[in-house]
Amino acid sequence: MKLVHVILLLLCFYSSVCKFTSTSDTPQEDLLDRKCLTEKYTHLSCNKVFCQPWQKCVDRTCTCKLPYQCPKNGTTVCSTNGKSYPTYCQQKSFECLRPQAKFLNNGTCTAEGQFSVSLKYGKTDSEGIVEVKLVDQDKKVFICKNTWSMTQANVACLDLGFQQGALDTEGSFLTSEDITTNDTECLNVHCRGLETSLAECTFTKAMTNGYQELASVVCYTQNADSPTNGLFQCVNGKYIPEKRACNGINDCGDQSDELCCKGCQGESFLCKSGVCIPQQYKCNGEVDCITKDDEIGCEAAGHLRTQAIAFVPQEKMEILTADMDAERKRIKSFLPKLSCGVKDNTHVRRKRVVGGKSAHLKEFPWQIAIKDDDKITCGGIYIGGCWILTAAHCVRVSKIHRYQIWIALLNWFKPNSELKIQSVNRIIIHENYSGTTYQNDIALIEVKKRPNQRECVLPHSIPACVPWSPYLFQPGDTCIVSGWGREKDNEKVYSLKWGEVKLIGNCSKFYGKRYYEKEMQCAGTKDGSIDACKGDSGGPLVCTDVNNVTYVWGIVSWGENCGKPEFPGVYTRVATYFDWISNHVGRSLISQYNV
Ligand code: 4AZ
Repeated sequence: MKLVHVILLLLCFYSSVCKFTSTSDTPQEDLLDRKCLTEKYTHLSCNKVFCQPWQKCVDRTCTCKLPYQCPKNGTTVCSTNGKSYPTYCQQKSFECLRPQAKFLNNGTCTAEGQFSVSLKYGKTDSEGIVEVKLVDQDKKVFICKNTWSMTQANVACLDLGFQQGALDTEGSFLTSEDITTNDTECLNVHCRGLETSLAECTFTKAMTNGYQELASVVCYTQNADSPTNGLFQCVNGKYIPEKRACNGINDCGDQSDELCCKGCQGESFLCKSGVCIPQQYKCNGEVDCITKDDEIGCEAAGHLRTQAIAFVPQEKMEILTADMDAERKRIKSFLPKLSCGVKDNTHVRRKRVVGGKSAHLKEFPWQIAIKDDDKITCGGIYIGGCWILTAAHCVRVSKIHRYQIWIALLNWFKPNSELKIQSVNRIIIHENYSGTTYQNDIALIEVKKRPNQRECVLPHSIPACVPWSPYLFQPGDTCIVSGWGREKDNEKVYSLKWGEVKLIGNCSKFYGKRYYEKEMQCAGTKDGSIDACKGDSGGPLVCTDVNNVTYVWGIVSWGENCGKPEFPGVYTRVATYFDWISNHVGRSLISQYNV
């Protein structure tokens, strides 16, 4: 063997160089997160994507809103059931409940209004050249090939009753040369991908002179190719070539090929949540990633805002149908927004747990202290209304009368004037909390309303947001732990301290079977210099997103000693308990999106 081969082989062992030299490894193998795929995420999984404005997120699934839950603003639309609805959201919510009644056109219904899609020149009913009849036109027209892709093909097949969408965007049918020149006038169509009818997409007339190729489609049928190697199985049962997964294009039709990605190929952008979105959604003025990273750094680096580039009326285009995607965006802006996780004063100096720094007033407006008799025993996190989140091991229902909730406290040796004290109305401990394994170490405290209060709000406090998805933050992200807990040497602490820690993945390597991945989250620093300790329990581990919104990602729970790098702090993974929390405090109090 030549020396160069030996070097290459060695490099192969120690680095990723072999990826470029090996041919057996498909790149898709590296792009897909196999563990995530077992969760069977689709466009309806609100752990991964935002729901449509006519849907709400219930038990991690986008479900239909009732029409009255839609915003009132909007324009009238007509449905295929012949009824007009005051808004697009109402029509879609109605359709969501009764899928036969689809979108027909923007505006009120007319007697003769009809839309149809048909396939021509195919050998079977499931394939052919695509022909449409628009609501206000009498003639059928073909669709041009140049803007036709899997996105529109899936919608067309769905419209034709093929539940799994399209198999391919072309087939060998009569070519446009076989069709008389008169028929070759064609329309461009643009869809977002989750429309249920082609009528919902935007049609434009291509003002081109001369010859245009026509769009065709092969819809997916049960007897389509039987699975072989190199195919990806969508959650809806359809098989697509694996090389089309993680490319930003919703080939599956249910988006399942884009939701478990470690990287993206082609013209697409990887959200921190592991979702590939089309590159043109980056910096388009609408948040597409649940982690919001698609709308970051848009002013800088020459990122032009590419709003709906495909069908912005251009000089050469004549729009034939309304832009319902723009209407969807507009409806989104009318949805109620929950206020949490944003400090009213962001310029405060954030300086001083084991190795922490002292906090200043307003820096941790969600932090509360639990006083049991004469001692501060635990921390807690304000999440809105009357509700405080803490660790189950911090409280006992039988001791409810002994607890006091100390609000806006900094130093309990020298209490500040803002300090307010409230008593406890109710304690809810997770029904599966185990005092031996510390599984489900989470509890809710409801504070008593003051007699003169109409609504429950805690003075000087701002709620931290409750994370609704386990994908909002990842190992390696920097978060902040705070509390009145002990120092490393067991020294007592009087003032609220905080410190930065990183989220740690694969924590079983430190704790073995004592660590439960879904329910717990480790965090710490390389040298162990910052850590939670005795007395910090029940308090917050907060993480802040790209828009400066703060979430309670963890509750201080346990750990072997304090400040030891080989034993990071273990926190209750709050995102896992979103449904549990919302079932107790009410969905509207903590549901930031998809309400
Ligand atoms: C405790 O005893 C405790 N280093 C809390 C957190 C940690 C250790 C102990 C993590 O409340």
